[in-house]
Amino acid sequence: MKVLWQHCHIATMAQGKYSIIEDAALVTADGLIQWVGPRSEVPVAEYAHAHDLHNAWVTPGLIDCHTHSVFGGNRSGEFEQRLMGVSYAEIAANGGGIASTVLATRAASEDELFASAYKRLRNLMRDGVTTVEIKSGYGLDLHNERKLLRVIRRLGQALPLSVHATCLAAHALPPEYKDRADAYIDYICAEMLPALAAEGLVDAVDAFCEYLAFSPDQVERVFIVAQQLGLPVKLHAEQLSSLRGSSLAARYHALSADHLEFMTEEDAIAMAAAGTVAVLLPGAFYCLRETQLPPMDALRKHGVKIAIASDLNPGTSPALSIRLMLNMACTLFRMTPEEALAGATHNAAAALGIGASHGSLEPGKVADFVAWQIDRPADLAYWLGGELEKRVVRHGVEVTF
Ligand code: DI6
Ligand code: FE
Repeated sequence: MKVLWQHCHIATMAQGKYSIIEDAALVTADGLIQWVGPRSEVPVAEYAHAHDLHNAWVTPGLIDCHTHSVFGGNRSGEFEQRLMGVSYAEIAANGGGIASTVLATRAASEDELFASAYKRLRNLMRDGVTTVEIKSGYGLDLHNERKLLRVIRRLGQALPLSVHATCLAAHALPPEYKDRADAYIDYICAEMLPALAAEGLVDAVDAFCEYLAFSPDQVERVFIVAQQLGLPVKLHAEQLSSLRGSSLAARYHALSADHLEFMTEEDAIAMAAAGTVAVLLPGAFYCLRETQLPPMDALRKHGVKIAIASDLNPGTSPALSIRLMLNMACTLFRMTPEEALAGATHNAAAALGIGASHGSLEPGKVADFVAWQIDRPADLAYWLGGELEKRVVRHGVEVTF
């Protein structure tokens, strides 16, 4: 069944550029894009339906390639305390910080976690997100990581959204392993990852490489097991200090290394050679009042693909809008609106290992797109929040939610 979508302009985002076609049209069939080009050249065929998009700008469906959307409770109370002068150390000593989210997540039922994450994802979808990655990492034992990953799978079934599940068991040290990080890594490698992978709950494996989380040697042990299980890896690296985690990620042909404020030019060279995407997270940069910028010039110079994501999490980036992240990428990281949009389409798809089927509007790719009532593509990075008038199409079918 062929469907025609016309009277629009298209930013196809092929090769990570706007690649604009004005007065354009798109043909979809069986959930895929069959043809895209100028309206004057639309193939003559029997169309089951012809949609008039009223001069909308069509872009690929947006992809948020780094979120921690499933968690119990939230930390707005701590946010308030910190602004009243209570220090991080005091908050942590009183069981706050990431430990409090682990506690609340462990105490929550699968249904409770599902219901709260469902609402957060609907916020992302209001921005035209059609694909999202969600990490576990607040359970930190087999039972609770499984609970999170099952919720992540359920969200993908319940919402018109493609959901990628990443196991981030190596996110933080759970209280029962206090001062025993190597033993916790043993547990992840010997029990958690093999069991969760066998249950089909894991699409990729991530870890937090940082002096206050796990060392490069510990991360490497997790990567080796992921590789044995046939799972691609990703890494939280160089967020607060330089441990050369991004070079380690490149050695393991990681899909992405994420955060990266403290990465070096050598890391960029290694990432470019390995095809590892740099996922920048302006929400966390902003919330932490970070001043060290990711090395944009080195990333550009060496041709590292740059993606932008929300890092939606209760501690360092309670961000419910990918468009706001595009704006911050421009304002804080000096990216162009075109680079920012590529960061939530073409390059975000690469960061999830789905670049062959998603992230740009080209024949043969999945028909996930958004028809925005905007004046030009830069509007997507220009407005701060709010909801833009649009139509969202996923797998060739218009989405209502
Ligand atoms: N980096 C972050 O910014 C978050 N996790 C991570 O690895 C923080 C998560 C939290 O504070 O809950
Ligand atoms: Fe993160």
